[in-house]
Amino acid sequence: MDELRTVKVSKYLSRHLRHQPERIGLALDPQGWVAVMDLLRAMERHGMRISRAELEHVVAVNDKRRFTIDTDRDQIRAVQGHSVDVDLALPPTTPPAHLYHGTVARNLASIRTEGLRPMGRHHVHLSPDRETATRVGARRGRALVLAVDAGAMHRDGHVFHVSDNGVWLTDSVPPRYLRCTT
Ligand code: HQG
Repeated sequence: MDELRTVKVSKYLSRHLRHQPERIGLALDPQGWVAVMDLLRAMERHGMRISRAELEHVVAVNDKRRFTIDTDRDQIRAVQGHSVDVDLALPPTTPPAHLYHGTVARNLASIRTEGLRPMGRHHVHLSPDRETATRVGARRGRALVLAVDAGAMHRDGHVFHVSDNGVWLTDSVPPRYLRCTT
């Protein structure tokens, strides 16, 4: 499968495993899983025919490991980034002392006042290193990287989870834990 098609299938999977499963007649279970067979059939019915091998290829080469296949139960889910109501059942995890958030200048005034909020997602997404945060911010323009005092947040009772692909998730980040680093 060429790169262009791989990206196209990945975007299609993100759309339907994170945001709009009902659009192709899928129902995710409470933890976000759906049977691989059901997904392939739904995709075919909606004009996106791919083989199981192609699906496995897209999952395996995905640049951010966005999807997981549970081979025992033959189910697939997005590892994070949902807007539909799912409970990923990730255990609370102690974060490293610092985490990072990539954004752009136009959001800064509002972030300084109200802190980081989940916006369209379930959680605020934080990166374990500056490089990753820079890439996240750069999706929207010139990246600005904020350092998050995750150690202090954790001591103050904020709960963190880490997704299967290494993205740190928390409900919100009040402004006092944020420092602009760029
Ligand atoms: C901003 C991608 C104003 C926030 C990435 C960001 C990541 C505020 C935007 C993952 C704000 C939300 C998540 C406030 C937050 N006022 N702006 N109070 N609080 N913001 O896309 O973190 O490709 O929902 O800075 O790589 O950019 O989907 O979150 O600019 O891992 O797998 O509001 O999405 O991964 O944007 O990105 P998003 P994000 P995938």
